[in-house]
Amino acid sequence: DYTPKPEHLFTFGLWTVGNVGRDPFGHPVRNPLSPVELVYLLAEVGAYGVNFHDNDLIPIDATPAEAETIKKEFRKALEATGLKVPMATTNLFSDPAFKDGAFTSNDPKVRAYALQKTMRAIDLGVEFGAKIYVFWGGREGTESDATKNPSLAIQRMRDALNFLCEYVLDKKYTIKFALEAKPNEPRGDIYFPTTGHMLAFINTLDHPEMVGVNPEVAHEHMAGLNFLHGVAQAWEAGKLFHIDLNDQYPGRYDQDYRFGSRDLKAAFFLVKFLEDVGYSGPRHFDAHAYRTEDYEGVKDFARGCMRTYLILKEKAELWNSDPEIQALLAEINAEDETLTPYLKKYTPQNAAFLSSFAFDRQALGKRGLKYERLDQLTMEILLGVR
Ligand code: GLT
Ligand code: MN
Ligand code: MN
Ligand code: MN
Repeated sequence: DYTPKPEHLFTFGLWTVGNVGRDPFGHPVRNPLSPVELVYLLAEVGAYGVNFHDNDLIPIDATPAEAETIKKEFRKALEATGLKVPMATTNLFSDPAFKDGAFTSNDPKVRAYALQKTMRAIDLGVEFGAKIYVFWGGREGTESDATKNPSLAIQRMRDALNFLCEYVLDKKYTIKFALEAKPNEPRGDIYFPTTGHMLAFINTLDHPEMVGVNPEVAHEHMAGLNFLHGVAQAWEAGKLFHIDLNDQYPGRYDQDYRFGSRDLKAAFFLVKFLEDVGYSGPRHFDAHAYRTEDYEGVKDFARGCMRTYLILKEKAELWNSDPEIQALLAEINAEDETLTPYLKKYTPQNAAFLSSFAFDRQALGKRGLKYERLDQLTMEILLGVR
């Protein structure tokens, strides 16, 4: 049974099921739904939670009184449906003020406004119980490097994150930051283009312990990268604070397809990894329905994301308990232990031993590794014949 349950921690952004199907060449194809309507839609399909940008919930030009009314109604819908708000973020990309970036803008007034907007949006997220705060710098980039020194842009981004970490500490919030990379679109090039760049940057912050990453499948696929490898590196560094699940063909426009709909094999190994290591954060679907759909199609899309995840989770269990696969793995990983004591740690003795050891190089290269067989067995699990 592939019914989503609260313990699966499936979440969607208001902007995902609320996407109206606008693209650079075409007008919206769906009428906008209110945040309250979107909460009910997500509850109907069985999601656990809903995430938002400040302006998904409260329009940028709302009066304080309007904001209060919106928040009251939203809270009522959350209480009625039981939906949680695990993550929040700031829209620092839609308004023309951010056309040259927010934290990396050349204009100090824009950078100051971005800080103000983010502090307020953090307050809003905390008010609704968000534990993770995402930073996706979609506009933090350039079309031409004539316009900005990239190392200055990196310093500005560091200053902003240091400022905002102190803000969180000062307010005694427990919310953590998750940085989301994307190589391009909407800017020609975006700074910190991959999860790996983000991981390296985090270590240069004043409070690296407060900051992790939010890798997105589509963003790494746009760059032609293996998403799982980036996720594994984040996990291994204790930095996988959040994850954006969707799908994307490499070398194309920003597609945000339904999870698993393009590279099923990559999706399988991703789900297997998250389940095997015990990743306990939300499974956030940052995707949207095809432009061909009405809101029934949007529900089909959302249900499809969760259903594919759960099917792949079952396939992963099948893979983990398949005797032939496990026998192959045991064979592949059967180690000849004679040299392992020497390669764990550098000592002058170990170095001397390895330096003079007589290796049988031909024998090392001769053994067939049976990876073809292992991969084909994996494919047959995915194809449903095992
Ligand atoms: C936007 C972007 C996503 C980010 C969202 C958070 S907004 O839709 O394409 O990848 O995660 O800002
Ligand atoms: Mn996208
Ligand atoms: Mn995206
Ligand atoms: Mn995303």
